[in-house]
Amino acid sequence: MIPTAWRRRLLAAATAFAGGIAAVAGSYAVVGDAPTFVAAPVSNLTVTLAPAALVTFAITVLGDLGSDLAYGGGLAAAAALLGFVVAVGRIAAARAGRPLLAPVAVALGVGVVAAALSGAFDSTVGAVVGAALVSTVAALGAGDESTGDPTDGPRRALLSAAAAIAVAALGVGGRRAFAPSDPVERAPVEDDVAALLAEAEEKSLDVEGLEPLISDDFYRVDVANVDPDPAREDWSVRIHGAVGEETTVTFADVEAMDHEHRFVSLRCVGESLNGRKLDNALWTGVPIADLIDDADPEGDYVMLRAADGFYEEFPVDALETGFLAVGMNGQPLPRAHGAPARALIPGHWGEINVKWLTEIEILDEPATGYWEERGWHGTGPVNTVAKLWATNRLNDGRIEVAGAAYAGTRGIKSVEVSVDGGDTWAAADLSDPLPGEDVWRQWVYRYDPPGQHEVVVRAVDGTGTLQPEDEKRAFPSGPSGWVSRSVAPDSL
Ligand SMILES: Nc1nc2c(c(=O)[nH]1)N[C@H]1C(S)=C(S)[C@@H](COP(=O)(O)O)O[C@H]1N2
Ligand SMILES: [Mo]
Repeated sequence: MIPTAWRRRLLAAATAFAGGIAAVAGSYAVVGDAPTFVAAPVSNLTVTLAPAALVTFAITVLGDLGSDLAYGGGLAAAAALLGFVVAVGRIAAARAGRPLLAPVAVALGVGVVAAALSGAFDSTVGAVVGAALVSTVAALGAGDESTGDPTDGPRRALLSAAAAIAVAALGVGGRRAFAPSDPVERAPVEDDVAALLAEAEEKSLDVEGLEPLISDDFYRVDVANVDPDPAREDWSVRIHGAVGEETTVTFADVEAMDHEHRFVSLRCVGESLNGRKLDNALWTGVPIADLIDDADPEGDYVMLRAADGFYEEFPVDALETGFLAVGMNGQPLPRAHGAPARALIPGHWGEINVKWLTEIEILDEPATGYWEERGWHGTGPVNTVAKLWATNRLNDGRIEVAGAAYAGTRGIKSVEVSVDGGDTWAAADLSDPLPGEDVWRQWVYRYDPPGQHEVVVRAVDGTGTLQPEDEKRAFPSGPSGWVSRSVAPDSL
């Protein structure tokens, strides 16, 4: 048996936690997944403070589940913090001999903390209303149990939990039902963009289960649980450090420049060998050289910094060939991919393609970026890879295997397929190349199945170098090795 005093404390803690949940839900109901959501800073802080090994495990092993868990952990931490504030409010009211004033004390405390966390009035009001509702239920619902002691009985805890669940359900459900989701209105696509998108569609291989050359669903990697959402009018990038003249470029400045459209593929250093963190899009923007030349950069390195606190460093030479993207597939750059502007650095691992870009700091000496501080080596050029993403049985009984191949700016010369575990090799068909320096290709190979067998694929890059066979896991410098899969024709 738990001693009564402890039981009461636990129940009081549960009551307070219910208030914290209601505060988080109330804020969500009003502002949703915005940077002003009270849980955003807490949740982002938990990711920043999490041990490097845990972050690496979450990314390489858990993938999307890892980010969901991180998000859930952040929500729980925010509810716990606000729950603590609720507890303080209830205890203060009880000590003052006015337990019925607990909701007022709770509202004040949550108001102050939520305002500090969110910096936004609407989000704070949501949190206060949520917490105050639950505290009111707790204060009134104690009924005869009430002795004026905040550690009163189970009935309170139950009522508070029920109230918190109701607030959360109303908040989340109401938001889903009524809140304006991100503007889905599609902008008219310019003719030259439309022509390039059509070219990509036309060159895409017709294989069931294989995404077209313009990815339908572009992968995402974010260190923050809640992405920044800066408005175009408020955005600027500061070019400073080892420069002849510090400059600041606004969105209007970028809009006034000549725009280009580039096909660029991205691949994350933390993906698994045959993983899906490799995608391609048509990006619209301006060459970064046009942005930084006025500042007259004098150092050999650069640190890019972003609105979510992310930062990555690499040699300035790579930046000179980079691109500042403000559009993706004919639409304004989506929030998830770094709106209003992100860097694209040809041929390099995804991580230095900094989203929500705010600063270009030129450096005389090398420095350490966000992922490198956590042990990764992901600022260099990508490894060559041939993915095996589709395995189909055709109507005529043949097997069709297909995927994408990518080697950054080295390009893809050929893809080879073995259907006998690597003893003999044949050339796969490649999709016609899209224009651009840093674009993936697709490959397909069809054959008569020899019974149960093992398919192996490997790419040869544009310099004629065969993709290395030795297998390495993603950490620290990206996966390597040949993708293979055992195929049982009759089970397809
Ligand atoms: N500001 C910022 N930029 C970022 C990241 C980030 O978390 N924050 N993630 C990086 C990583 S690790 C990768 S692989 C790519 C992924 O870009 P995407 O999310 O548009 O696919 O963005 C890079 N740029
Ligand atoms: Mo990445």
